Formats: sequence, C-alpha cells, structure tokens
Amino acid sequence: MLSSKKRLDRAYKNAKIINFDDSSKFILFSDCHRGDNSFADDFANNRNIYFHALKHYYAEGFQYCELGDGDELWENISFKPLFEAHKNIYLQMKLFHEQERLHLIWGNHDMVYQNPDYLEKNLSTYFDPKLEKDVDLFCNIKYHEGIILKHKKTQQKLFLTHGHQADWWNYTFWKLSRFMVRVLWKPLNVMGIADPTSPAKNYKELIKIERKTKKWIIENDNLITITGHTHRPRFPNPGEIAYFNDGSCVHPRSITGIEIEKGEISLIKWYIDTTESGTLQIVRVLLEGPRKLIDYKTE
Ligand SMILES: [Mn+2]
Repeated sequence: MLSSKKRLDRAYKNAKIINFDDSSKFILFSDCHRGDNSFADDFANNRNIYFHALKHYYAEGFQYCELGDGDELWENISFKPLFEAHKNIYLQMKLFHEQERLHLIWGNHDMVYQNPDYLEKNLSTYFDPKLEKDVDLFCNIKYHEGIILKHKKTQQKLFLTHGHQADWWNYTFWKLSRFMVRVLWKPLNVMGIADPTSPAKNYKELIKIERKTKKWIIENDNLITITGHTHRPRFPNPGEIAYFNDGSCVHPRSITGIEIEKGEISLIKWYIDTTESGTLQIVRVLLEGPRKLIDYKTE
C-alpha cells in the first residue's frame, strides 16, 4: 500500500503546470459536494452564494481552480441529477471552460473523474429539451490529481491538490466508503447523523491528515501546498509551514475560498448578510491576507 508521502509525490509529479505572473488571478474553491438538491444535498443551502461568487470571478477575469469533491458522486450515482439541480452553476462553469479558465482536480467523492472515458460519456454534453438534442457542456474536459502554479519570473511553485492523499482510508477504500455513504450514511445524514469516516466530521482524523500533509511540505522545502478535503480553512503566516486549505462550500451558511491576485494570496468568505431594511445580500469578506507569495519562499 502506498504511503501518504508516495501518494503526494505522485500527485506532484503528475501535476498539470500553469504558468502565471502578477497579472494573473485565480479563485480556488473545493468541496462543493454539489448534489441533487434533496435534503442530503449540503451544497443546496449555499447554491446562490456560490453562483453569485462564480459570476463575480468570471466578470473580474479570474481563472477557477476547483480542488476536488466538486461533485457529490458518493450520495449520487450519476452526474445527471446534479446537472438538473444546479444547471445555472454548471453553465457558468462552462463559460470558464470555454475560455480555458477552468482547472479541475478530482477528490475522493469524484474519483470517477480520473477516467477520461467517464468524462467523455457524462460531462462532454447535456440534453437540451428546448432544442431536443445534445449540446456541448465540458468538451474535452480534463481532471488532474494536482496542479502546479509556477510563477514566470520568480519560478516559485504552488502545489494544489485535494488532500485525501494523506487520508489512507479515503484514498485506498474510496469505493467501500462510497458504498457505505450510499446505503448507510445518506439516509442517516438526512436525520442529522454524520459519516464518521469523513475528516470533515471527525476532528482526530482531520488533525492526522493535516500533520501528514505538513510533514510532506517540510520534506519539500516548505513548498506552498493548498488543499481542501478536511473542510477546515488554513492560512499560515510566512515563516510557518506553508500549508493552506481553502475550506469548503458546505459550511452551514457560507463558502470559503482562496484568491491569488497581484502575486498575493488571501482567504475569503462569501455569505448572505441581512440589512437594516430586511433585505438579503451576498457579500464577500476577507478572512486572512493578502500576503505576498514571495514571502513564503525559503531558498
Ligand atoms: Mn474529500
């Protein structure tokens, strides 16, 4: 069985490289767990916040990196009900994809996306009932295990991956975990009982995963590493172990993400705010940063 180190090494070695500079803008989200809009769909609460945020980043010229578990394919057998439930969101992602501004990473809940045939069969088109035919969705889409953002001038690298490489249970036994979620935890989830094998629901597991990831980062000259998976946002200061986590899009009333812009990194949150007059509005707040990327460089 592979160790966390070997799995992270492999994800790094096979990562897609994206060159960037200080004029580049990236938004990183993960763990959307987009579902079928049923009671078990944790994403459904935040769908409007997420949609608004995506539209904002599209208009502002950002590239969208999704760091795994974008689609909830444990509770759901196929992509189709997800697309039907959150069509506006997938069509917004399609706009990013058409401009080559969409970069996708698979996680343990959408590990089936490792398979290019699966992508071709399920994600390349959708049936448009008005036109009564299949139309393009994510044409020639590719999913990766990792992405390296490489700065053109400073050569600094940022490694992006889902993070379940440091979670041996969810990496190795994802098919068994998926089965358990489908038959057992999905019905219990609706009643408020959480899946204990999910690091998002199990603090001891979460700490173990963070520790293993940090160990790997130290062994790799404090390479900036950004993951999701545990759903716990992390934002170190320069000089600390460079382990970042973008959180998730299934917090009870908000989504968190990481922005990279002007050579700086920030942790942000979008949520629904109530105003004096009783109207609701979606707002973005800065949680951490901005910090200069170069300040995390060690050599
Ligand atoms: Mn995960």
